[in-house]
Order: sequence, then C-alpha cells, then structure tokens
Amino acid sequence: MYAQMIKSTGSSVKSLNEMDPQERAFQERIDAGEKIEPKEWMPDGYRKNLIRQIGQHAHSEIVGQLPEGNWITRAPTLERKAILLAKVQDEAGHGLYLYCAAETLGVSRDELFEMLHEGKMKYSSIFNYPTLTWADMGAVGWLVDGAAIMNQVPLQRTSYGPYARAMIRICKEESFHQRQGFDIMMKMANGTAAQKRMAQDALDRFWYPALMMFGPSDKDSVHSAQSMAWKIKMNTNDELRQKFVDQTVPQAEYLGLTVPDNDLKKNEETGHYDFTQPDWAEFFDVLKGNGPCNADRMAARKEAWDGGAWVREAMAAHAAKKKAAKLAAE
Ligand code: FAQ
Repeated sequence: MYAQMIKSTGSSVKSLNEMDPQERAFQERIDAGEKIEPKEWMPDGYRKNLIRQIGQHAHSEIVGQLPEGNWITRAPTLERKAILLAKVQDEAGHGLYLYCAAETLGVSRDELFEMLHEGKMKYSSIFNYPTLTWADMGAVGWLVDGAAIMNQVPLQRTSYGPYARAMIRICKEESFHQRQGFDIMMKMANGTAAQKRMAQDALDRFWYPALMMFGPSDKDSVHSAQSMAWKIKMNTNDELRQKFVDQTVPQAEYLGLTVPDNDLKKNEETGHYDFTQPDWAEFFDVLKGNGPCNADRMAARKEAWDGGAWVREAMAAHAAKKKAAKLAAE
C-alpha cells in the first residue's frame, strides 16, 4: 500500500485559498512554526511525503554502515578501530530512531524494509561508491558526514515532532563523526608522501558523490516545493550544496589538498564559491541501481534480513509464550 503511496507525492503546491478548511488550518499551524504530533490530523500527502523522506533517510543510515564496516577489521591502530566501531554503531542507532519516527506515521518497519529490498524505496546515492583505502574513512567522515550535517541541522526545525527530535540527537553524533574523519585526513595529509597521495585520491573520488548527496539541482527536484511549504525540508538542494562547498573548500586548503574542480573559484561579488556541478547523468544512473556498489549493498542488506529471520521468529515466540503465561496466571 505504502509503495504506491510514496510514488504519488510530487504534486504542485496549493495556495491557502485553494485549501479546504482543515488543510488550511494545518498549513497555518506549520506557518506559525508549530510542531505536528503523530495522532494529530494531517493531509495524506504530508504523511506520505514524510514516510518517503524519513524512510529513505533511515535506510541510508543502515546501508551507510557498509562502506565503513568494510574497514573495521583493517583500521591501522586499536584506537582508530575503537573510534570507527563506535561511529558505525552510531549509524545503526540513527537508523533505528528514524524507523521509529516513520512508524509513528502508521507504516511498519517490515513494510519499510520490504520496500527497500524490492527497490521501491531509495537510500542515499553516496553509499553506492566503494571505500578502497584507509584514507576513504577520512573522506567519508569529513565529506559524507559533513554533507549529512549540512542537510540535517536545519531538519532539527522540521515540522514533524518525532523527526525533529530524532534529528537533534543525530546531529550531535554526526558532529563527532565529521571531526574524526577530518582528523584522519589531517594525519594522512601531514604524513608521508604516499599517505598524502592517498588522502588526495580519496578527496578526488568522494568530492562529486558528496555533492550529489544534496539531491538533484532545484529545477529537477520533484519534492522540494511541497516539502518546503510543509517544512519537511527547510532549504532547497542547491542552497545546501552551495553552503557545503563554501564550508569545505577552506578545509581542503587547510589540509593542503586540492578540490578536483579546475573551475572552482571564490566569486568576490557573491561571496560564494563558483563550482562545477556533479555529473547528473551519473547521479540518475546510480539512482537506477547502476552505481559501482548498488548490487553489493542490496545483497548485503537482504542477506542480513534473511539471516536475522530466526531472531525475529524467536522474539515473537518468546513474546507469545510470555503472554500465554500471563493469561494463565490471571
Ligand atoms: N540519493 O525531489 P528531490 C548520512 C531522490 S544520511 C538517492 O530533490 P527530496 C549519514 C529523491 O528521493 C544521508 N536518492 O527529493 C551517514 C527523489 O526520489 P523519490 C541521507 C536521492 O526528498 C553518514 C528524487 O531523487 N540523508 O549520510 C538523492 O526533496 C556516513 C528527486 O529528488 C537524508 O536522507 C540522493 N542523494 O530531496 C550514514 C536526509 N537525492 O523519493 C553513514 C533527509 C534525491 O521520489 C555514514 N532527506 N534523491 O523516489 C532529504 O533531505 C531529502 O530527501 C534529499 C532529497 C535532500 C536527500
């Protein structure tokens, strides 16, 4: 049911005059900055769009464990291993808060997983790129978590209460993730010539995929207008991408690394960096399932789901047994 529902949220935005009284009262609450809570009335489109965005966000956190999980056994020191392990566990926690937030909208976790496994729901394009060297752990923390924070800090003010509250905790943890990534990059960039080359190579490979995390350019964004009217999204994709570039370029300079963009230049008039857009054909191709790791990521998720079936069954059997024992004692 939800698979059909989430496909139909890209509609044009109604003005207050075009709304029926209930929709209008709802929009006025949003405009006044009020939070919407689970049991309150909400337009069907608002509910669907939230399930789509929160569900995809949750899937991204869970699938996002895979590229870094790949390096836990190969971290160069015990300390780095402990930090990476903690970070990857944090991502699992973020997925769980977000699945809980989505469940308050009437969709079950099983339905969300089913849609992911059937390719009916997406996860962030970034996690379809491979992590080839230890420097990639630095680049993921610095750039991928950096982009995630840029997108998620405004979402702490999103109109749906459970989502906004989940974001507050997630953002605190993401700041540590970004910091640990930058710390790895500092070590590598100031290390041997070979380590510095690895750091540069990681930046070269992750720069454009990180820019793609903000979604298609505003002219191609299907959901932005309605999502922003409902404060499900607080900024457009291009606004956040520009903020990320403006923040990250000086950090690359500090590291002594070169952003792989020959046309990157500070525009003295606007105060922002002019930069080359990612290859949007590549982006849409990755969304269609044709990125370097799409097949591997989905296979790993399905294997984990199937492999965990016995745990779910055992928990259900245990709950049934406890319930029966309680009834017998009454
Ligand atoms: N990848 O109309 P728009 C993280 C889809 S968390 C894949 O502009 P919207 C933490 C979009 O769904 C990263 N698909 O869409 C971490 C839509 O398709 P649909 C995730 C994308 O929703 C770090 C279509 O394209 N963060 O990294 C992408 O208004 C390290 C049209 O696009 C969030 O999810 C993409 N990059 O804007 C974990 C934050 N971009 O659904 C582990 C919350 C767009 O109609 C390690 N989400 N699409 O089939 C958002 O802010 C928004 O959903 C956007 C997209 C900005 C991602």
